[in-house]
Amino acid sequence: MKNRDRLRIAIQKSGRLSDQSQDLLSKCGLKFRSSRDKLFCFGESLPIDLLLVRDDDIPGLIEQGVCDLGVVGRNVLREQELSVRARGEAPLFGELRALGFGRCRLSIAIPQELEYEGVAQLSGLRIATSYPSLLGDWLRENQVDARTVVLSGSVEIAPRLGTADAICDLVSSGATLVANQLKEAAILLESEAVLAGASVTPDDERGELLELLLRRLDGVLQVRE
Ligand code: PRT
Ligand code: ZN
Repeated sequence: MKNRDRLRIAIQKSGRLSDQSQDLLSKCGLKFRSSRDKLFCFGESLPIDLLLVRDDDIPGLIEQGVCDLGVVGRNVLREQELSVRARGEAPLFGELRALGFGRCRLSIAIPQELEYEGVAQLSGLRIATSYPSLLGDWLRENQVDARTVVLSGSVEIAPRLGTADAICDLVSSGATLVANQLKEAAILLESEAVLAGASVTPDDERGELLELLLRRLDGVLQVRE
């Protein structure tokens, strides 16, 4: 890991987690001066800087040592953790704290007209998802022999297009499933935004900064409970 004397946190640049991630860090007493391109924000109150990125890049940035921490959905973190493990490697990042916002669940949904009678019924189906590792893991655990169709977006229309029989996607209110004549059959993962960090704490000034930030964060999270 590269030596740095400032801690670097990656958060989502624009999306569902952006505002609440910024809000949480400011409640921890962090103030930033944003640069003109707004990808990098310099920390003014403490030597802790921000990097604004796509959520999917956050685990990789921690793994490469570009960032020390990140705020990301557990769904993204676990998916990437499983894909690292599938390569026979140990992930260099992990979940440090659950943050209590961005709640959703990763679920399998089937056409509304089907009666759901249990996992065995999913055998032989084509299931569309952007989470092939989490789905594959769950299918193996439940001994379901289904085919995974990997799509990067618009997963919910796959059954109507005829490219899949069921889907495995994030659900929060359930409105998207209803709009696509689907219903939830099984929950694979309960998700929320989490603070992710390197598996090994940096052995320099950043280690102390990390401790300080975690203490402040725990205080903020406790008040929110
Ligand atoms: O651009 P970038 O790659 O950074 O963003 P993104 O488009 O990949 O992510 P974004 O901003 O959509 O979501 C970021 C994170 O928010 C996700 O990884 C989840 O951890 C969390 N989150 C919480 C959700 C939802 N709720 C959610 N409802 N992410 C996506 N959805 C989508 C879902 O995929 C489906 O299309 O909303 C639809 C379902 O919502 P309901 O309310 O109709 O059930
Ligand atoms: Zn994304």
